[in-house]
Amino acid sequence: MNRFLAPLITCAMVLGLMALFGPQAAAAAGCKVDHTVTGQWQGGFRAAVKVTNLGDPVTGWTLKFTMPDAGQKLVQGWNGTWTQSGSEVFAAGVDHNRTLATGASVDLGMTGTFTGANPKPTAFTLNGVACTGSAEEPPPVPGTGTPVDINGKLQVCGVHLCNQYGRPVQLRGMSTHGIQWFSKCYNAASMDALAQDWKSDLLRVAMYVQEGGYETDPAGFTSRVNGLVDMAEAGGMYAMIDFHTLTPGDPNHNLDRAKTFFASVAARNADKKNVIYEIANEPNGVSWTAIKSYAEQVIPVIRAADPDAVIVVGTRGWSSLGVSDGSDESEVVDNPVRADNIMYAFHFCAASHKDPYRATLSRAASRLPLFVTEFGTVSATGGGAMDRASTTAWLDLLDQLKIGYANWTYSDADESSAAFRPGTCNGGDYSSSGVLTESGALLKSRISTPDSFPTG
Ligand code: IDC
Repeated sequence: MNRFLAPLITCAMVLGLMALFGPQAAAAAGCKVDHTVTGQWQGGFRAAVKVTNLGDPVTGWTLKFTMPDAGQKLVQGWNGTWTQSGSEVFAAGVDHNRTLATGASVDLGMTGTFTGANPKPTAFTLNGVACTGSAEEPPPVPGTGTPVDINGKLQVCGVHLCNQYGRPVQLRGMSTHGIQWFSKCYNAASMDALAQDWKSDLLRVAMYVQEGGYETDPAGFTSRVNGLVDMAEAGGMYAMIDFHTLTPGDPNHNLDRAKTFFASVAARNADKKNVIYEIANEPNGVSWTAIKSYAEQVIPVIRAADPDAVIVVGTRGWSSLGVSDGSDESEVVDNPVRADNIMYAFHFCAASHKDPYRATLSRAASRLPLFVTEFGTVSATGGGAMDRASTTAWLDLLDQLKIGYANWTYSDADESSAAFRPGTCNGGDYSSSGVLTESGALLKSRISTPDSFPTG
């Protein structure tokens, strides 16, 4: 249907209903609209629109409002018949919500696009009557809401990651694949699925530096990372900004790039509660002293812009606390990075790394603040069969020690570590069980259980 004709038809339908039901249908003596932007990303937003009828009962209604600027466009609406004509948007009741008793509400929702700022719409009317009822949002109830709502600003306390109440928390979430390859997987629908269905606490944003990543377009990748931080924030999730060094393995090779990148993202995101910085993904073929030296040069750059965010430092041997290089955690315990509010990364691939690695983690957990910023359910290549028994043993151990984790990867890469089947990101369905791989199904079942974050 021509979208500009649609409002006319909608209005005609309402007039028809008014004729059918007499004065009742036109009645609405007053109404209240609670319009809440529930998600926002680059160029797009989602809004919940709760309409309460404060007047006489109505049978058949049309909500009308004005978009605040010409750049704002309706994309999709639900629980009503939605149309847009110029800057005016109409939502008409459908069969199951056509009748609104006095005091009754209907929950509508929409997604839209915008350019520039994104102010709220104005001039809400219900059947032509202005909705002037108070639109105050109720105060948040402590202990409810998203992971970021509940936990707020994070800090390291002792060997734990703690929330705004100073209580230990375990964040459970997913890592993107390389955003230079899989940007199509990170959009409103996939972030919604991660926040709502997976109930994920965390999105790790893997920004490779080499392999077609940051070094090829510093401004472009910085902006993409910021966009993903905003999307995570809109979903109430923490965002871990991963400077994904891999080859070469010496992070000092990228020292200047790291300083430039972190100065920029830390300044831009300093006021946000949801950002964690991970300064080097997997140092390899390099000594702990070289990694420590890198960390002690990059951390002050972040602190200058964002003094109190948590920072995670990669460790020797692909972030294995040195184990994959024949060492162990003692090199870090004996010679820690000189900085506060930091954690150390520990990575594993469940099919390759088993008891000796678990023993190291268990020992180290009482000495060092640890975060499993990346792990796979498969082998160290990212492929091969999923090892369910080893993955389960790992996740049980991490739960018991309250160590946070991000699984590699929330993507549809054609490799068994990916959570989605190949081709999933070409469509819009990230929620049904059919799009999940074996690894994705296991991780979703683990991550979506209640967090029970401590408050007060
Ligand atoms: C792998 C990807 C694969 C890519 C390769 C090289 O899964 O598609 O071709 O990197 O870029 C890590 C690394 C992570 C690896 C992953 C699996 O941090 O970049 O991703 N892995 O090999 N450490 C251990 C495993």
